[in-house]
Amino acid sequence: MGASNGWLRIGELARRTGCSPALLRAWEQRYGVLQPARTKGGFRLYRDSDVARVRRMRELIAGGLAPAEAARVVLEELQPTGPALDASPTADAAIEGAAAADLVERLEAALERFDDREAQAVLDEVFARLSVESAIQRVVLPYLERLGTRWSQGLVTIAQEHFASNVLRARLLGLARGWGSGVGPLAVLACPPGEEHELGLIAFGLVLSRRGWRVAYLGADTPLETLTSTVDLLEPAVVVLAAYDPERLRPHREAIRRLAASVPVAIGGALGDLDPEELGVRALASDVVAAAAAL
Ligand code: B12
Repeated sequence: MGASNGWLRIGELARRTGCSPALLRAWEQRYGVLQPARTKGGFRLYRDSDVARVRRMRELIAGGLAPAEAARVVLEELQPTGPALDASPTADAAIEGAAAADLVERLEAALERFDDREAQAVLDEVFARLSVESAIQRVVLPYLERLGTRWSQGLVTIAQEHFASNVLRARLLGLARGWGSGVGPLAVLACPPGEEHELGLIAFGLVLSRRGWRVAYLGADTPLETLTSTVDLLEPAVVVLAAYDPERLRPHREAIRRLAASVPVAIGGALGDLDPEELGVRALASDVVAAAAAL
């Protein structure tokens, strides 16, 4: 049953959020996270702002919080069922640069000790206190930047870099659950052959999915042939390729040009001296959050 005069019925809320009506009722009854109005017939009626509220619950639970804890955070962040609120700004503003830097340092210290438990605890705190976009921009990316610098200075071993990358990859992909569902336009995300740097692309996908896009993630080291046949099958609105090193793209210029003739292609990362116009692609801003917002 669709939305009428601004109200949503439980079926519509379930469709928009990917949560079952039973779960929506459970969150209402157990935690008071949702406070629907009722029709004369007693049917629940929800506001648009409840969509953001449910998505925030899912985000927090996917980030590792227990439902009761997630509900506490949501209720703290969101004024009871007023106009559609983006919860994050208020919460995020509360976290000054210093606090974010402190989270980066604690995360770094835990990961360099191979201390998974402490690293998870720090990440729990990050995703409880910040929206996904801000967590990416203010903690995850700055941490990865430092990791790269410390690796190039020989202060971090390849093993530490691999451990850290995999802990972050798992947490970010944990937040990606369900990014393929919904009704928004579809984006196919991949790295070219030989490219293993995918954290930027995953972060990009998370921001896209929070802006209503559906994501089909092919990830690291994807052959162009299989990417092209997948595009024929899925007919996405856009294909996003991410490469750290333009040499990963150069051997595939012809294939990329052909692909771009059939579907919009955007490239994130380093294009080097490759000319996006000549390839028929769109070069994305290097900031993955801004690039996703602009897509
Ligand atoms: C994590 C990491 C790895 C992990 C990747 C794990 C994973 N699953 O992704 C592993 C361990 C696999 C790895 C391997 C290697 N790495 Co490495 N790695 C990093 C590290 C520390 C973080 C990368 C990252 O995700 N950053 C997060 C992104 C988003 O942050 P960003 O830098 O702000 O964003 C830039 C790009 O990411 C890009 N971008 C990337 N993806 C996307 C996506 C979109 C959509 C958009 C819009 C933008 C974008 O745009 C930004 C500007 O260019 C970087 C250091 C760094 N400074 O980033 C080194 C770094 C990228 N690695 C480097 C190197 C040399 C390697 C190896 C060759 C090392 C080796 N000898 O084995 C291999 C190559 C593997 C391969 N075939 O691709 C060099 C790259 C130098 C270069 N210019 O090519 C760096 C810069 C380290 C250094 N300081 O020298 N690495």
